[in-house]
Parts: sequence; C-alpha cells; structure tokens
Amino acid sequence: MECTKCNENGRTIDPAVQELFKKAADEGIDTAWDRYEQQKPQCGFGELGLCCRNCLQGPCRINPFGEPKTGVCGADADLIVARNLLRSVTGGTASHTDHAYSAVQLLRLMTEGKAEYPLKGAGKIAGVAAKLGIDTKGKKDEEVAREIALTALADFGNYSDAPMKWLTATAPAERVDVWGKLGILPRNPDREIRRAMHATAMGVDGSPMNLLLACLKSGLIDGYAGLHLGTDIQDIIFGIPAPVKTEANMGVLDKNKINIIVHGHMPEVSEKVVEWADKLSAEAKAAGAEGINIAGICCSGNEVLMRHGVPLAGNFLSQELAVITGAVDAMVVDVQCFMPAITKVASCYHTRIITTQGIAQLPDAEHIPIEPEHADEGAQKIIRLAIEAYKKRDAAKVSIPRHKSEAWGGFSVEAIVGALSKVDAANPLKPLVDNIVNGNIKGAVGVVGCNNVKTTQDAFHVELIKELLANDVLVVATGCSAQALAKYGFLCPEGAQKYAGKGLLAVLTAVGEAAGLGGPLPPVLHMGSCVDNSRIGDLVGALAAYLKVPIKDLPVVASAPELQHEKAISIGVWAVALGLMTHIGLPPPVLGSPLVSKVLTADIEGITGGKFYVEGDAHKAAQGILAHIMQKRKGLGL
Ligand code: BF8
Ligand code: SF4
Repeated sequence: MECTKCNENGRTIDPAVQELFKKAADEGIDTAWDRYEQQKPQCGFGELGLCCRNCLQGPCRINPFGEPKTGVCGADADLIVARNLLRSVTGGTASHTDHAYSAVQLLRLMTEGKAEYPLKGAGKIAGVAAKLGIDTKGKKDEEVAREIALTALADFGNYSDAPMKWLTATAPAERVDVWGKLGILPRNPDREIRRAMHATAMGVDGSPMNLLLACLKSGLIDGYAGLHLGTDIQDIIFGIPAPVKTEANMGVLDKNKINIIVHGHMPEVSEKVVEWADKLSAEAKAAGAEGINIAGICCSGNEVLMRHGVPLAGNFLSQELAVITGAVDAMVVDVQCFMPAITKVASCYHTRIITTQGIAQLPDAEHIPIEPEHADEGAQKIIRLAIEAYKKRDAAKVSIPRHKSEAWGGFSVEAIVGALSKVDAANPLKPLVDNIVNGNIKGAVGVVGCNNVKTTQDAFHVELIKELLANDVLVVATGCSAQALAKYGFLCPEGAQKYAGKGLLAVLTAVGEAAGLGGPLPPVLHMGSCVDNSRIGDLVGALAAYLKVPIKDLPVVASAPELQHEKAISIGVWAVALGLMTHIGLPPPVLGSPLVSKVLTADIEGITGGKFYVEGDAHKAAQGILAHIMQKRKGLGL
C-alpha cells in the first residue's frame, strides 16, 4: 500500500482509517480524535507537569511565568515535575512488571500440571537457565522451567539488599557496574515500585535529583523485571518467534468469516483464542460463516503475529475504527491500551467486547475470565459468543476497506542470529559488524512505541524511517511502531528495494539470500511487542560485547516518535540507562522544570552515556539521529 499524505485535518495517513472516518461520521460515532477536540485546550499546567495532587491541600499549580512558585507545602516546580515523572515512569514499570508476573505464575502452574497450556519453547530453556546459573544436567525441560519460574518469583520475593537476579544475569556486566556505582540497582521489583510511590508522597523525598535517580532505577525494573523477564518467560511458554509472513491493515478482515480481534498484551489470552478458533471452525461453518478469522490490534496482535503469522487489523488508534467496519463479531481484550470508549462504539453494532482479566473490566462488556487452570473453557466460551454475535451481524452496516500490505514478523534475536549464521556460521555477528565498519550500514535504530492523537497517526513513524533507511540505517521495530510500518510495506522484502539505501540494500539482500528467502530481508525487522524491546536490548548488548565497547559508544539510537503510554516513558528511561540516545516525538510533562528538562536531555549523558532527544519534526529528527550516529562512528574510529 502506498503511504498517502495526511487527510485535510491531519488525523491519520492510514487510508483505511480515513475511509472509516467517513463511515463513523455518517453513523454519528465519535472516535478518540473527536474526543481530543472536545478536550481542547488541554490544561497548560498539566502539560508542563506543574500540577500536584499528591495531598488533599492541593491541587497546587505552579505558575511558570510568576507566582505562585511553590505549592502549599513549599514544593517548587523542579520537585513537582520530578515527583510526577517518577510516578509516571513507575506506572509504566508496574504495567510491564505485572504483565511479566502473570506469565511467571502461568509457567509455575504449568510445571505443577495445573495450567491448560503446553510448553512450546523448550529451545529457550537452556539459554535462560545458563544465564541464571541453573544446572540443567540430567533434568527434564519441565524441571528446569520450574527452576526458572521459581528464580523469577524469588526476585519478586527478595527481602535482601542484593540486586534482582534477572538484571544481573541478563544485563551487560559493564552496565551493571555503572548502575551499581550510581546506587540504582533494583532489588525486589515490587518493593521498589512501593518505594517510588512512597518517595513521591507528600513530605517525603524533596530532592529532584534523588527522584530522577529513582526514575532511572524504575526504568531498570521496567527493562529487567518487565521486559526481559516477560520475553524470556513468554518464549519458554509459547515458543521463540521465527520469521513468518502475514498481512496488515483493515483489509485483513473478511466479510465471509467470523472476525475476532485480539487486543491488549497478554499472549496467554490471544494464544488460546487462536487455538480454539481453529478447533471450533466447524461450529462457525455450521453458523453459515466460511470460518473464523483472527486479527490483532496492539501488542496482543504482535504476539500472535510473531509466533503464528496472525494478520494485523491495525495499531492503537485504529482500534475503534476496526469496530466501525461493522465486520468485527468480537473483540477480546486483556490488559493495557484498549480504550474504555470501545464498548460505546461496539454498542452501535453487533460487536461483543469481551474482557478476560480481573483487573481490566468494562461496564458494558462480557467478562469471560481466561485463567491458567480453565483457559480452554474460557476460550471456547469466547469463540461461541463470537459465533452467536455473527448471526446478528447486519450486512448493511459492513464496510471493510480493502487496504492491506504484506508484512513479515518473527525476528527474534535467535532468528536474526540464525539468518546471519547462514553467512558466517562460526561468527554470526561478524557480517553485521563488518558492514557497519565498512559503512554499508551506518548504524542502527530501534523504533518503538505508540500512536498519539496529538500527532498524525503513523506519519512520524513512516517519514522518520523512510529517511533513515535511505541513509543506510538498519531499523528494527516493535509495538505500534512496527504495526504502523507494517501497514505501508516496510516489513516486506519488496520494501527493501523501495526504501533502503544502496549499502543497506546490499546487506539485506546478501543475508536474505543466504537465509534462503530468495531476496532481501525486509528493510525493517519486526522484533515483537513492547515487552519484546528486551530483544532489541539483547541485540545491542551482543553487538557491544562483540566490539568490546560499552553500548553508549555504538552508533545506535532508540526512537519513540508517537509515544502515548506511561510504558513508553519507562521503556525510554531504560534505554537511556542502557546508554542510548533516545528520541521522542513529544515531550513528557516535564517542561515546567528547566532542571529536570536539562538533566534528561543533557546532563544525564555524562552519567549513563544516554539521553533523551526531543524533536517533533520527522525530518529534523532523522537528521539529529543521523548526526548522532556519525558522531558515534567517529568515536569508534570509523
Ligand atoms: O505496549 S506501543 S499504544 S500497544 S503502549 Fe500501547 Fe503504545 Fe501500542 Fe503495546 Ni506499547
Ligand atoms: Fe500541594 Fe504539596 Fe500537597 Fe502537592 S504535596 S498537593 S504541592 S501541598
């Protein structure tokens, strides 16, 4: 699909979403963009981070241009902004950590024979066990998997002052040393999250700098108790992703089939829906449908795309529009990133919204719990509810945009190293490093994160990555960014010819052909969901280890052009702690404090080697990223 220019009101470049806007308007349905208009003007104090509600003497607001300069308790702008930032980062960290914890509990129950999930990722067990120092000799996979689960749970129960094991076992030693000297190595993740909430309460931490160090610590919990732990355990349970072909955008919905959307983040839900859709296809046919079609939105979509090639209906801002096609019979949500508005939109159609988690319910949805012990029963109920809904579908209300694009996913580190090993079996990273050294590849960018209604949907992802690829930058992607790029042909081999610079194209072609793809690798490698950003961290760590330099010296940059969620902020803080310059397309609410803004965008570079780079224009951001890459190359003598 061609990337088209923004429509007249600058909401989206996605032609499928544009088409569905017209349908929404005809049918009188509001979407996030309409609600955003109703919110304008948004609160200036909030935008700058200058509002405090941490005690009942407030809310207090600081006037950036005059009085008052402090809240009732005397907290000034720097303190209020730093406290608010720590609460935000910790909110993101809590989301990822709780998600990872659910996966660990599932694995534990599986090893006790109490969960209705088979162990599919035996190939991951030895590697994770080795890192954790677990002896595997003479043990069955299930036994080692159990020890891995118990090691994770020991981190969550750690009452000592020793740092959490998952971090010390999986992060580069050089980084562990840096973080240790800063005194920010997290112990028990739950305990640190509690501490962050305590530190930010009225009358506790009054030092903005101490609070910013706590932000870094919270970012590390996100990186290791959330992302890394989550990915490792999910790969053990559901299998290590391998390259797989699929399609992306609304055209993947099928008017002749029962369409079920999986939306949210937990593969324990989406995997079961995929499994039972297949098992119950005869019932769907008996109801008059040609079968059951599962499509994904947000990271639930990414998880089943990576492991099964399940097609993608859209990313974060597409969720309401998918329902507005009138062709979605059920949308199954678990946790994070589904909008509460979704039930209201669904009420205009036959679509059933199904919640599955105790902590994430919606007043007008059907709640069908998916729990480890009864997951099969829950998943069957979900599929049968979708079949019932399908019978009530109003054909007159169905309009599915035809737009879709071929997309490849499944590029786990194991898959990337596997492809590279076809070029050099003894030394898989050598071809990659050689091409960075000879300049065919200038550097690498991990592009991640969300859509945000404040910026034209997908435009920043697309324009930024176009320019970087043309300049021979290797790009890997996750989350809704990967989904944005999927919709416009950046995740398929043909995209390499179209978007990659000469040097990059030569490398993508050589590796793709050696790996038996019969052509180049896609110019953007889809590495998974947002918790899978740990895969990017591992890849960058492996490159640094190969070159025997710290991550901060690599020509590598992270970018979240359209970030919206607190999780994107906590991931960004982790990336900065790793030593990466981290571009963000929108500033978080910190501009009310010159001190916090300066620390995050400048001073912190002297501490971790990373920093935030805020730039809202795609071309300028690409140029800034390229300049940073060239500077790092120079530092390495390249
Ligand atoms: O965790 S990219 S909008 S879906 S937060 Fe949410 Fe942002 Fe999408 Fe995945 Ni990540
Ligand atoms: Fe106001 Fe201080 Fe209370 Fe915040 S903690 S609401 S600044 S009095």
